[in-house]
Amino acid sequence: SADLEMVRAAAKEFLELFHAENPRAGRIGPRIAAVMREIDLTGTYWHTAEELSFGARVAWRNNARCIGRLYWRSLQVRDLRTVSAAGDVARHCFDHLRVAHNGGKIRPMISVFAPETPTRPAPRIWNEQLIRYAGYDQPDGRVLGDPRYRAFTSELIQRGWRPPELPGAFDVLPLVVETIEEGPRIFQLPAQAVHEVPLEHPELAWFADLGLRWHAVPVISNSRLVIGGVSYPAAPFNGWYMGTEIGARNLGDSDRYALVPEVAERMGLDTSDEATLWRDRALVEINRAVLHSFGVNGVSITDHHTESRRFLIHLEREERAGRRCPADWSWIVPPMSGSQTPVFHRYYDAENLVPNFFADDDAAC
Ligand code: HEM
Ligand code: NRG
Repeated sequence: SADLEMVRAAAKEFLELFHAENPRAGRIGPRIAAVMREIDLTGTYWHTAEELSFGARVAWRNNARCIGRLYWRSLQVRDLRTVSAAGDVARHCFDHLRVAHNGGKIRPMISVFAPETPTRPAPRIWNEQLIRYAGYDQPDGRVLGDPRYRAFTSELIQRGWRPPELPGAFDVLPLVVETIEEGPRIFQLPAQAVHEVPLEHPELAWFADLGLRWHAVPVISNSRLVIGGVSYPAAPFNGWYMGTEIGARNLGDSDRYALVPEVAERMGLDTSDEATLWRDRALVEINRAVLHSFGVNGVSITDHHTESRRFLIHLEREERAGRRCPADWSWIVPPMSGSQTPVFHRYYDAENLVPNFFADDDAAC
């Protein structure tokens, strides 16, 4: 069928890449022949552990939205392809959070669960990340917590999740794992899996009184990993945060925690006139608080200036290796002080390469 033809072509292309970049991996001819036979028989094939590790690392390397790709070779790959029961997936996700946090020295890591096959759909994680904060609709029309997860939070409540007695702005949502046998199941995260950083400012003492915090490790859990025609819908991965993700977007966006006006007021800025740049000044202080707090708590984080420079080093290295390095300007350029970072001042290759990660609403492969 046409589907199988696509799988064969994608498999062949991936195996050629794998063997070209791993000359000591043995002969390619017999491996391709075996994989083609396996596809004929089963409609899919099983990657070797080496192919899986390489495929996951290259998926990171190929992702045009990620500024952190300098470290792509260091990705630790947990091969959990035989794990598919909901409770086991959840347990291994919690282990992932612990192992990746590593006492604050965060390890880039991916856990690859059972693949999609023609006879059995893969398990799926509903949450966008393993740790996200609830957003509660309030009687006054405002949202307590993270407004981004309003709909998800109310869906969870409808499905039987009980929020804390006294709902707060940073209530960790439970994990939803869906399998063909069990349907969606809800799992509360164990406390040891959730590491958070309370936010304080290096100079503004009142900042700590805002009671803000953020989780230490971003683990994206709803992106599909696609390697050589095989799809892994449950393959949560993490690196560490770039400060602006939290300070500029999660805490700053007007449809997220929207803290800029309150921080500006507390700073005593003149918010009656946009030309005072009170928004910009408050945003800088929120971002300083994020970088400072992760720092004093010994949790890995990077700033957007350093990470931008590193990304250009990565681009240079890739070029020297004779590879294309696709990048999406609108994702790579940091959400504050863009023109102060070197990544702003150039254009990028807009290719789509596989292996890669695909967000749920993106095209298949
Ligand atoms: C996106 C930084 C590790 C894959 C991003 C973004 C940043 C970033 C700033 C943009 C996020 C946004 O605007 O919402 C970093 C840093 C890392 C790191 C500092 C430290 C090691 C990783 C790893 C992977 C990865 C380990 C996968 C193995 C991705 C993907 C996206 C992304 C797929 C796009 C996410 C989406 O479509 O929503 N990264 N990253 N990154 N990163 Fe990385
Ligand atoms: N902006 C999101 C996280 C997206 C991915 N960022 C990373 N990925 N740093 C947020 O939670 O703010 N990573 O794998 O490290």
